[in-house]
Amino acid sequence: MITNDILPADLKQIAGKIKAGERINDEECLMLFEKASLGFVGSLANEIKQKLHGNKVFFNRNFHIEPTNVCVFSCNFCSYSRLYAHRDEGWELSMDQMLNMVKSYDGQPVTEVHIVGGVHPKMNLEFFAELLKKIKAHRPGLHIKGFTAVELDYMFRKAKMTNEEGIKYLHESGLDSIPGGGAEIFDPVIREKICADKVATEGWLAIHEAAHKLGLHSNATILYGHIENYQHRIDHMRRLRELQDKTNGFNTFIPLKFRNKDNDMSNVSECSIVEDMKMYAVSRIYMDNFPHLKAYWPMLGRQNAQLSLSFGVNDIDGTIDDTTKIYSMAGAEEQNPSMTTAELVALIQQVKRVPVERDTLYKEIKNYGPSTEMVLNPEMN
Ligand code: V47
Ligand code: SF4
Repeated sequence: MITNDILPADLKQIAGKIKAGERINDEECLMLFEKASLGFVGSLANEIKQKLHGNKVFFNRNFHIEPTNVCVFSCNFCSYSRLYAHRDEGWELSMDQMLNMVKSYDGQPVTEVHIVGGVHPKMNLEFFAELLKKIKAHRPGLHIKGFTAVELDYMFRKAKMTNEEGIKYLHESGLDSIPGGGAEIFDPVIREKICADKVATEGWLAIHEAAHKLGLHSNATILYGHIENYQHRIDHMRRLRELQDKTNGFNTFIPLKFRNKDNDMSNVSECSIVEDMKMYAVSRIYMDNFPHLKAYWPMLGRQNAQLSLSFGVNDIDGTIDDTTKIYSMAGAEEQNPSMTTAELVALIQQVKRVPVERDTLYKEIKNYGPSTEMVLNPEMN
């Protein structure tokens, strides 16, 4: 609980607004980033999260397909991609290999496949439309969340299609929703420094807007903790909040912590865990029209993901099954990210939250209830 009497007047006023359910502006958000303690923002974010979701923490049963790490772009923070000229050092999965990955989950209760990778000049719109159709023909009930706005923008431009035409075509082929990657930082000056050659801010937002108008939901990310400052983070979140006011098509906001291993920004230090928790808490407060806030555990690590549940987070993604390399190659602690459902459930229950398995669109599949085990550390109560 925040004791109002020891707060500076400006923070007291902001806390009053938040508790009354009012939206905070950019200036107030900056004040939270710069002046408020972690305990202060954490407590407010937790209150908001409790109002929205109570003690529920969502996860899903998913796996990733990363068709290739060959990429025509050269984002400086990326540890994962290989340029087309060096494609012999990377991987390119064939249609059959990807389909076999899907088939390897036959009989297992996964609900989502997340398809994301580099931007390969030969894997075009037709190729991916065929992949989507084949996946759906094999397993119609599997939700396909696929392709960042970066991948889509490249595919559509090459196919000479508008965003609307391209999304409609992929949707008809089996695409169900769009993941949040590729957003990075929308401020043009920082974007130019970290990922100059891929889709610009306006293009990223236009693709998500077009998807929402066609009835597809999507997520949104921010890559934080590198050379950006708080104003850049706020600018990024404001653009997303404004689009969400218009379309209401975003499900989840996902802050992604910059990791610095083996990339062209390895000289930039990674931010602290305190900064990570502050990012979650402030985004929960500012992004008042986003229903969900996700901590992506393969990037953050299990214990930190657990900690984030006290800072506004209500979703920790899914079981993953060791099917993504984006973060392990960038230095994340989780070198082979995979958790069984039982492990995810235990992780959530250990901090006195209620695990709920969801589908991609947050329909509840199973509520596991609170832990029935005795609490070993009474002070955690
Ligand atoms: O856009 C790449 C990030 C993203 C690094 O929508 C890095 O549910 C930190 O967007 N350090 C792709 N981040 C992954 C992504 C995602 C992941 C999980 C769930 C969802 C969802 C979306 O990974 C990229 C980029 O921002 N990334 N390299 C790095 N060194
Ligand atoms: Fe390519 Fe994505 Fe890596 Fe950028 S972040 S180089 S677009 S794989």
